[in-house]
Amino acid sequence: MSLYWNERAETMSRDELAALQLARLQETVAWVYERNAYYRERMQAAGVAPGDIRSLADLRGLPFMSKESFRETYPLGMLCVDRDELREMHMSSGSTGTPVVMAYTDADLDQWAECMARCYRMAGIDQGEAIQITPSFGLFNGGFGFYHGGRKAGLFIIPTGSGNTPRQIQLMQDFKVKALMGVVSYAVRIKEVLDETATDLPNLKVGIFGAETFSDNMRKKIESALGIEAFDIYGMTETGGVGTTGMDCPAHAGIHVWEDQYITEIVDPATGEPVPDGQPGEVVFTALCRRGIPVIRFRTGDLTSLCSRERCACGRTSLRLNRITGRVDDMLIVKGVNFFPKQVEQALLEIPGVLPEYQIILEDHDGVRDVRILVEAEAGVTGYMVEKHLKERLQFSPKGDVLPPGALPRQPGKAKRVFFKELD
Ligand code: DLL
Repeated sequence: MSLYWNERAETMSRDELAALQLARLQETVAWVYERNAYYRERMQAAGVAPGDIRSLADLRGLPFMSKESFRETYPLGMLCVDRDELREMHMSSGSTGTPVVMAYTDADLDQWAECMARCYRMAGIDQGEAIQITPSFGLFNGGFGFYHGGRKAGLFIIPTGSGNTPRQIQLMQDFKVKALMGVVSYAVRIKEVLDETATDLPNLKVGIFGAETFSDNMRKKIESALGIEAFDIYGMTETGGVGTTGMDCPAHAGIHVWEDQYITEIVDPATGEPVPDGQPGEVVFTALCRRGIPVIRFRTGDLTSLCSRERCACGRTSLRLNRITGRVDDMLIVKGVNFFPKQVEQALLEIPGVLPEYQIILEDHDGVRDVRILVEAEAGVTGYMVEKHLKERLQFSPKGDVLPPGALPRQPGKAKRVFFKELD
């Protein structure tokens, strides 16, 4: 098996890549400008026309898009093709109001499948091998994204969708599943049910997880619990779904963005100005090969930093992002200390006996905010131990409540970790 799905695209020199990106950017900008009034008006308001894009640096003259752009134009106000060219749609509802819709032409579905096929091959999954897809098949892009890519890569797909974990485990055993796809928290659920039923999964070697931030400690726990190598897959509805914006490779040295397909910028979330390589900021993507609704300078709300632009040990030349820290709106501030839920998770899992199910409760009382951490742990772990460790690691003093295994509710789909509570 080759290491690459598309060796040429994945290993081309950075000069070649830059030339390809510029040609594709010019084509995409002209495409959206000619075909859609919303894009055209936004560009005219910013005083920029397609002819102004003469170098990659000229990208910066284009206006940003955000989730708001999708919401303002719901349902299909940003469509750049005729409606009868559409073949599929996906939608994310998010926590607030109007959903975000991505609609796909045939070519867009193929572009998604191409990105996903590269991810599968990067994880060492070969033609004919069995994969189980546990995200739901529906408006959420997870299930279908793994499916389209699996078809392109010639995999044997077990499309379970979400839920019924004992049956999922049975099918993984019966069909000798090599690789499991899912949202991160579902891997933890599978391990719990394996323990309850005293079964194991000897054929399972690979897990591809994403849709949520997860700490290095969570990744290690999942890997050792399931006896697999876990890959971190990144993507979102607006760029075209899971895997479109990359995954980490077996070197686990950052997320490879498919740069012949997307231009990546990292900007200061407050000013929108680019930050120097290596500095934290908000990730911004421009789609180069999509036709239905190509995003231009889409502000993801995701925070991370650039990991490297050097050729990776795996031979790929695309830039790598450090794994996602959190979302701009995920940052919590308690008594002047800023932190992300992922940091709490990382610190909690350093305590021996602590299990990977937790909740962060922010309690507001007379304008003062306290943090309460509910965490499951084996016997012997105390609230004091949790409080002391988090104080040392994160410089704030939460209250720690230790619960027995299984006490916190399990949720389907993306895990909700943070809860707000007004106390009177
Ligand atoms: O969550 C796509 C996906 C499905 C990725 C399955 C991986 C696996 P949305 O529902 O539109 O799409 O949510 C996108 O989820 O902007 C990030 O905030 C977060 N996210 C996605 N992947 C990761 C990841 C899917 N690997 C939003 N690490 C994104 C951290 C992630 N956060």
